[in-house]
Amino acid sequence: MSFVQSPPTLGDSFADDRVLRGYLARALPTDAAHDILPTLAAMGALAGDSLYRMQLEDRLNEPTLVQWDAWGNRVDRIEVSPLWKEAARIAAEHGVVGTAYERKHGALSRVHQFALVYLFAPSTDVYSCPLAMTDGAARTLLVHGNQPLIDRAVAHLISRDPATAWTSGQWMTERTGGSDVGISETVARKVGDEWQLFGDKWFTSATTSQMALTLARPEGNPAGGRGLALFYLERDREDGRSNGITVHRLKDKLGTRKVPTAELSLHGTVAVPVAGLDGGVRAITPMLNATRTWNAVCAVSGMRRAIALSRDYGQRRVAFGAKLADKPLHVDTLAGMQAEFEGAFLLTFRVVGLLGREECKEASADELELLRLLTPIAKLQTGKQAVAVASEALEVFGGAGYVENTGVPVLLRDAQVLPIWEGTTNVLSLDTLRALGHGDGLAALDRELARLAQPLRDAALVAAAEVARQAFDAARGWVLRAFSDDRPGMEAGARRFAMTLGRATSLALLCEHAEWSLAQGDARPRAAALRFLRHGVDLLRDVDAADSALLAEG
Ligand code: MFK
Repeated sequence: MSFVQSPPTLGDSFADDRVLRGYLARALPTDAAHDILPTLAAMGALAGDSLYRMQLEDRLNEPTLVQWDAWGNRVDRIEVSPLWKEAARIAAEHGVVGTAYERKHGALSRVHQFALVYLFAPSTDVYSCPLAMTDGAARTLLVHGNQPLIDRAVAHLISRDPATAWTSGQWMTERTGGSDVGISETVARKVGDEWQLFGDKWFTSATTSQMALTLARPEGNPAGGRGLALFYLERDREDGRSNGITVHRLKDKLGTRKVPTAELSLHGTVAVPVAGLDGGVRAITPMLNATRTWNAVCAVSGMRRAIALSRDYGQRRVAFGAKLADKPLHVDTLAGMQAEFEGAFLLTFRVVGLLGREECKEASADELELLRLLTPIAKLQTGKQAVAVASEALEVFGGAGYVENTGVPVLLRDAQVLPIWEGTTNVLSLDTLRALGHGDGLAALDRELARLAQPLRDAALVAAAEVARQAFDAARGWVLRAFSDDRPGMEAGARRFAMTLGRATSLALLCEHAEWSLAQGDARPRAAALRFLRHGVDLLRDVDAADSALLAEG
């Protein structure tokens, strides 16, 4: 019998996840852990086994758009893949959104919810997309306190009953572009007592949702983001007919191919203002910040999935007379992936913890500053890390990693969206600067780094935390200088600035967790901190703006 390679398998996604379990052991008090851990164990068993197998079998199914019925009626019905239908049921029943709003564990409910998201998302072909927007919509409606809309929609958005659960869209992007939302062209017109929307939305993710939050410019309003208003709309009218929405086609995308992303037009779509008749960009930011947090959690969980498959394969694949897992260069490669993943994980779950505290009104002034500053940073840093880790994972599999029916290439394709949607890396780098303009986030981060370094005793961890602190100090000095005398230079360096803050924070969090883990007898988090340190922290050093300009010319 000639050689046949055995494929990688996943085990129990929760039981096998040392990083998640280590974090939860530190973050959760005993009673909360007693309630929360069994729900995660149930999700981990599902995601690593039956749902993962279904995902592999579902590989070739993609959403389809049926525009006309047999009798000539325009119906614009979107059919999603079988896995998506199953994911919708599981998401509702396991409270993947609802857990955050039931608040059984106060501020820790966000940690609970996002741990569920983290376990669930990689086995669902980006069903995380509609769930993220659903969470963002519930949060946005609640933040604005629009009671009729809260009464109408929120119970559906957070429902655990698949029969009554809704998802929401977030329709922002127009042909004018996804970043500069202020130049959107959709118009809102008052017709009798109701508002109607007219315009085109160019990228609407998961267009199967029952409702959406969107932006439109009430007639007569000025140009720019302040002239837009935030609207709530439902896809269908009460009688089941379309609410003036025509779906032109589904996008043919590099990845997220199971997500039905549509181009559509609104012709007199009835909509309700959520928060007044202007200031729409600002009004939708609770949604943006929620979906950016989802993005970071899904980036981290995608890294974890890529590493789990790579690690398992290393035990199966024999080359040059030994298993990959015993080859020093493979071991070194995997260690680098693991260190980036662990740094990304702790940064992301720090943001998750802060979000929970903000929502429960327990956050201190410093924590509110940190949440605003670290949300774009976590999104932008983890998006890039997820692509790099997925790319390495494909290489671990060699040629097999480039062959579709191994189920491996999708890891990279689906990771590549993470630095694009919900704000590109550069847009979020600029948002990092915007966040600093509204408060004193740098002072809050300064105190955060000091707090994280305080319990350190291990000499190598003390030294690593000192590198994080020096990188932060240098970045702070750089931005303050650039703010007063080099605004173009500040914009040019914004990505390296944001990444430096992100890497410094990740490293400090890694050190804190490593010290705690040493006391539990586990030296692996220390190894992660020291490896992450070697990948570099200060990205601002030694870059010359004039040289960059020359290089960019070609
Ligand atoms: C796996 C997980 C899946 C995730 C779901 C994926 C679904 C995919 C669907 C999408 O991709 S939807 C499209 C996502 N689009 C974006 O993320 C937009 C990217 N562009 C930006 O974020 C721009 O920076 C922005 C649109 C906000 C620029 O608009 P403006 O009008 O030029 O912004 P401006 O004037 O600076 O800010 C307006 C106000 O909002 C200001 O407040 P004030 O009016 O009080 O001065 C800002 O401070 C505030 N603001 C802006 N961003 C904020 C914010 N406040 C809090 N948090 C923020 N992030």
